[in-house]
Amino acid sequence: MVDLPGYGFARASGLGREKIGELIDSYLFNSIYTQKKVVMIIDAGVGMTDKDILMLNELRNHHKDFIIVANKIDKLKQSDYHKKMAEIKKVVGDHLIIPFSNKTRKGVLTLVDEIFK
Ligand SMILES: Nc1nc2c(ncn2[C@@H]2O[C@H](COP(=O)(O)OP(=O)(O)OP(=O)(O)O)[C@@H](O)[C@H]2O)c(=O)[nH]1
Ligand SMILES: [Mg+2]
Repeated sequence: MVDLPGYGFARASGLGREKIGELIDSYLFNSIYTQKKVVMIIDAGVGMTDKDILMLNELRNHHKDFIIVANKIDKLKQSDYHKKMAEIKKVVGDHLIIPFSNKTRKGVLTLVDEIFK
């Protein structure tokens, strides 16, 4: 299991971030490695960012077997939860999205099932 660094978050400086992006891209799409499954973890409260949409398109273009995990749902109020999930679904289209919380462990079993399916 490979835990890739986040491509969206601006913690690294400009050049470092660019380099990380290139490394992620070449690992996923242009290397000798193949992945059985790719789990794309997004922040449910933030929704699909432009970079997430680019990644989604690349995963589709390269026919990757991927799962989208909408993390941090514990931070959302019930009404926001439905709104945010609907927004994400609209952007993603026809694909499984697992509502998830690493804090409450919601969605863990569903994710494990999907990974080993
Ligand atoms: N409330 C809440 N916080 C979470 C959840 N999952 C992660 N966090 C918090 O979010 C922050 C980032 O978590 P990481 O696991 O480091 O995220 P990451 O995507 O691996 O980050 P990078 O690898 O640096 O891109 C930490 O402070 C976590 O405690 C969640 O489900 N709920
Ligand atoms: Mg990380």
